[in-house]
Amino acid sequence: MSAIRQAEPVLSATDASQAGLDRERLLGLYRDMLATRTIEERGNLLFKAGRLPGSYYTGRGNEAASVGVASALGEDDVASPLHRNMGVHVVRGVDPAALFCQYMGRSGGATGGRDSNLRTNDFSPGVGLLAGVSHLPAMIPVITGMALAFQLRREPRVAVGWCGDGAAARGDMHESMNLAGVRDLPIVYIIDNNQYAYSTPNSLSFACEHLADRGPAYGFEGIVVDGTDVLTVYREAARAIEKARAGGGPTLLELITLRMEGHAVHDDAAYVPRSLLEEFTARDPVDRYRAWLQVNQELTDEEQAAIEAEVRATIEKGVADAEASPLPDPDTVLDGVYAVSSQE
Ligand SMILES: Cc1ncc(C[n+]2csc(CCOP(=O)(O)OP(=O)(O)O)c2C)c(N)n1
Ligand SMILES: [Mg+2]
Repeated sequence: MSAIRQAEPVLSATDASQAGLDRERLLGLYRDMLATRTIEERGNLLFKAGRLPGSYYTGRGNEAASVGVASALGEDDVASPLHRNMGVHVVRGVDPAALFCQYMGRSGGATGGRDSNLRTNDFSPGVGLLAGVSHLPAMIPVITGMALAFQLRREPRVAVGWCGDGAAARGDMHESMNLAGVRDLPIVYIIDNNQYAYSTPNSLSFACEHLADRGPAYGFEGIVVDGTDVLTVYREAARAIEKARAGGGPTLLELITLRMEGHAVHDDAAYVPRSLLEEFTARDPVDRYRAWLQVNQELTDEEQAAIEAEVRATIEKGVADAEASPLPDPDTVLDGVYAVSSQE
């Protein structure tokens, strides 16, 4: 098995045709990245206004990574996004009202008000989302099992599983990748390397040079990708997904980003060196892609304003609908509970 490779960048390339997408789809990527960021910024404001219970997690800096991968999924493919992957929900068409209901603990949310994190479980065609649980990376064996089911049933479907740089050290990730390599499963593993696991930097997490090195270790390709460049992420994800669909087995994509905010709202991330934050702010995925569109696709101020207005209106409607959604009925508290012990 050959060594890992570094993906050739598209955004810094002058040849726009490398993106392989028409103008409408290129603008669609921008719209989805902007929607991702705007939903999370709106959620932050709602949290500060005391309107979201519990804590609040965002994926600022991960917009290109999430949107780029999700945009390469096929209609019948499945994905297991995590707490930094709002962009996957946006691309797969989850209604913003359902997202805000979930954050607000309302009955219209994915868990009917039982939790306030991103937990969409929806296997309808075009959505195909497996909900995460808090334990990390517990969804990786499950999504690997889905890939095994696709293979056994000879269905031309692909599974995409997400994991963080920190959680990638856990046994479930290694055991799953080993099985996927042995059985040539139709799966793509995404490691969102945002350089921190809570306050732990990569230097205290792993000693190999790249997390993508673990692909060849288990018998498949590992690719390091600039996760702030949506077109490179899209191209590499599309290649890996179509390779898996054609029977070519798994791929590990390591997407390099920076978690541009704290682990959650309570964390000011003072431990992240200012110079690192400045470096990634200068490569902000949304700003970078907008600038690319202006130069390479002649994105006009009017078009940009229209996209912003549409995104803003959709999100404000989502917030209003969520606020109109009731809190869960206490009588439903045991719905979905697996086992209840009754003591007389
Ligand atoms: C098994 C397990 N241990 C600890 C935690 C608490 N925890 C939640 S997120 C997190 C950091 C995860 O870091 P990483 O995998 O890099 O993902 P990131 O949050 O950076 O996207 C930790 C330790 C958990 N959810 N699951
Ligand atoms: Mg991390």
